[in-house]
Amino acid sequence: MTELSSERIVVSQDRINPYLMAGEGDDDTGVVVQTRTRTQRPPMYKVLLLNDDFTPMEFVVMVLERFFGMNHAQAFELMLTVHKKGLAVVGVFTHEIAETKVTQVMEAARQHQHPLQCTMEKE
Ligand code: TYC
Repeated sequence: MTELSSERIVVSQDRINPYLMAGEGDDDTGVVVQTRTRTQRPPMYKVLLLNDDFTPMEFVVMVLERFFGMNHAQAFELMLTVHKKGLAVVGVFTHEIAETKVTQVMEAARQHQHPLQCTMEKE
């Protein structure tokens, strides 16, 4: 992920040598610096499944099993939630993965001539 912030941390400085006269320093002029890189979390996207009156329930269950890794009981429950509420979040992913899921669902629906709709939105 993009490294958007970093900071310099002084880890150690040369110790002053008490046996040296004024103006006499060691030749080692450096300061040890360490860079800490803070890795940002990527923006996340909700994948939404929308209800319609025509797509068979079994097809929606199959989609949730195949593309979202759900077992049959989980898929059936979430399908019923979409059926009753009109839509539901079926997963949260990075942009590229969310886009792939939406494409897979829409392509499966198209192949079977079902009007099932799947979309994504930023979390
Ligand atoms: N409402 C559909 C039916 O009664 C089932 C369905 C559920 C369709 C979820 C789409 O995303 C959906 N056959």
